Amino acid sequence: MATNWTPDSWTQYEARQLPEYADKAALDRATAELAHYPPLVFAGEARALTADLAQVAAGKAFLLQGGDCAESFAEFHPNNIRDTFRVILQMAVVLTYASKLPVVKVGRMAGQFAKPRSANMEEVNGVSLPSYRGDIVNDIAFDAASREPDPDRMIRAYNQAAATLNLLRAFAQGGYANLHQVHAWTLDFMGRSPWAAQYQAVAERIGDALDFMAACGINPQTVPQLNGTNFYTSHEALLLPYEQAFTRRDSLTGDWYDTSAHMLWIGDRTRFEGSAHVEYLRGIGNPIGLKCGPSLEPDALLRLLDTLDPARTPGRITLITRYGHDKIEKHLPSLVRAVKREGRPVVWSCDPMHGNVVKAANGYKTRPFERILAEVRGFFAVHRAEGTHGGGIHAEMTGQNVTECTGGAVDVTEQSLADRYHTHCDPRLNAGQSIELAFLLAEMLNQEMR
Ligand code: TYR
Repeated sequence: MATNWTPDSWTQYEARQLPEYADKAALDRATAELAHYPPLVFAGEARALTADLAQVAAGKAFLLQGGDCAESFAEFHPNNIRDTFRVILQMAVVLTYASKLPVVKVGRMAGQFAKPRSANMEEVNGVSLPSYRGDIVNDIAFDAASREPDPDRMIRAYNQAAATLNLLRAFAQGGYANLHQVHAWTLDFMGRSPWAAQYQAVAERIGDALDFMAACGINPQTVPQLNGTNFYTSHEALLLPYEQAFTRRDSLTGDWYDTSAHMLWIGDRTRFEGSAHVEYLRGIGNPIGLKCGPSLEPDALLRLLDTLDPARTPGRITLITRYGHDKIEKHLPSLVRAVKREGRPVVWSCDPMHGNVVKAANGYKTRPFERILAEVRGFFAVHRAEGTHGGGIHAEMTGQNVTECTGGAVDVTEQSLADRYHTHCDPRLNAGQSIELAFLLAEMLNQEMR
């Protein structure tokens, strides 16, 4: 257990990216209420995820982490949860089938509400208001009342997360994820993508394999590994008063866990030395992600690892790199070498989204799909050259047929961005682009395994 650490020791450190709540008493009331709400996950599940991630760190599995950029109250709907879940399943099946590696599935779901912002204030037509920090903090509408941080939003976010997780658990274990359903997961609008046919071909071969096993006398319906899957949740541990309220002692081990999700990560903006977010995360037993951007030097990374993972537990740390398609091959090798030299058992995961944001001519913030793929290629090229395992992908994606990232096989043009641009924050891959990405990943993994 971490020394000199308590669930609130972070308050003694510099906390960036936290909202200013005007009414401190209301904040205390909300967090006191949350502190006696039931946990969303059980510590044993977080330990199971650490064990799964240890397999990834050892090069024997792959991590697929994906979901909304930011969940919102407005888009809370069972169909949205189902569609994102099923695209993740489709991607996982493509990856597992092609690479013959188990895929650890982690959603950016059931709690991914808070967003870091580059500026505290936003100015429109000479009016300056607090930036939107995600539905768990304030409202996206640009007026003074909406932008005022409201602690009661944490309670609504908890309830939405609980309902989302409940449905995800039902899908994962209740029959929806049964491998016999691989065909049925296809989304109608996927029909237009050439990758839909590729996906159907994989689904058919899996179906054949299951039929073959049945003919041999193994009834796949009675094999639990084929009937369901483990699906974990994760979000950025940004809003520390909320995370603190869900920090509970595990009754089995006596250790502290953040029971708001299985895995938590620290953003690139809050991982600086002396950060309250680092202080908070070092004390919890969950597996932790750390976003690594261009400004992170190898020495600083090693110091962070000493703080966050002094025991060098395999699977405890996932390093999520986010450089941009043109920077990854310059920056990543020095980090990989330092971590390898120190013998640290981390998962290397590629976030190809965050470094590739551009503004389209018509003003939309977008991410060109070619650049996303180029960053993924660069990531695998570096790991191949260094002899390390390109272990995972971290993507902002949705099961909806949105038009937020340009490119892909069913080309989203700059002009068509306006058609279905629904994100509450940054542009996400749509279902077709996600499947296309899975096929590219499968190809890269195959090359690595050869
Ligand atoms: N149980 C295995 C896993 O979780 C295989 C599997 C994969 C089963 C996807 C169902 C499924 O939908 O990886």
